[in-house]
Amino acid sequence: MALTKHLYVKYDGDVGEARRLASALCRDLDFDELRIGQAALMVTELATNLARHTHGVGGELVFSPVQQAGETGIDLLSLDQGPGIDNISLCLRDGHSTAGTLGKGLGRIQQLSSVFDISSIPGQGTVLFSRLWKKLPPPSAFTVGGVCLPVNGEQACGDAWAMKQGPDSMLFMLADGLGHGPDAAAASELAVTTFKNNTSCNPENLVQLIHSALHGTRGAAVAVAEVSPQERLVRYVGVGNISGLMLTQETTKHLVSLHGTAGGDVRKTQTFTYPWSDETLLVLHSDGLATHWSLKNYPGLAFKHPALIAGVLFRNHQRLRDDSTVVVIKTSGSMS
Ligand SMILES: [Mn+2]
Repeated sequence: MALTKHLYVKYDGDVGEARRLASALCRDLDFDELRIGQAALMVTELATNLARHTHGVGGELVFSPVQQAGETGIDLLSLDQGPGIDNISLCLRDGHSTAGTLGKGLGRIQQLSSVFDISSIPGQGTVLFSRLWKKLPPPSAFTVGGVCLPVNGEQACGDAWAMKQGPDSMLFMLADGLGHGPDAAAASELAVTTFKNNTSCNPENLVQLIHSALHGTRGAAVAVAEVSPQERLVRYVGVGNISGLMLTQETTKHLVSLHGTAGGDVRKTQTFTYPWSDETLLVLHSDGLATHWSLKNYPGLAFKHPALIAGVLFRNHQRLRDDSTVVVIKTSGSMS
């Protein structure tokens, strides 16, 4: 399985490593040479901006494999808490020279991206998201993005997430293997294969199947959410410490998980149902992210691409002591 890459960029000397990691992920995913070259060029621009134009603060880059309807892509996230960009639209304008600012090369990155979004708030920093598909997937009512990274110093990630299409809905699963490291990763990866390979699309049934499958592993906190735009509702089943939230710019609703550990002690599972609309965001995150955050502190963020929202939440609320995962889900009545 291709692994997510993550690095901090502060100096010009870090740019080569960023380019190398992005190229390696593209090769893992079997991208052609043209696309690998484009990804390397984009990452060189992003890393150079972080090294030269964040007033010495630097930033981090995350390169994640992404799948939708059988198609494969790569998500590039650039996260910094530098000075921000004064005039993004000017920086994006074709041919505009912004040498000496963080906006350098943004127009080029946008042109090469299949999906592109950026958020920059003066004093809070900049988050840039770019998705490159090998081949464009068919249109979907769902837009989804996530960050899933091991705690510093670990190669294996004890968190894992997955999505799969149901007959009239989309299902999402997040698992946090107890502790971290390879044994935690084994538990959460088994949760993913159980979720994906079983034909069931019933969240409670899936959580019970995962509970059975994880017997003999270290165990995991697990949540499964089924989002049904037609029925305008979400069915949610959680066991253990996974945070599920439904948000609008003004409101936050915490979804109910019951105590227990999949593969260990589960006394009871229960399906909770919540109303859904195209204005709602669903956020699932592991306890590698702090719980006390609010979209109210990020004006306009709710309207951004889910991958960019996940990037901001990860940048500002990762706990650094544990694997961190945040997944953000939106629907649009019109296909996007
Ligand atoms: Mn954890």
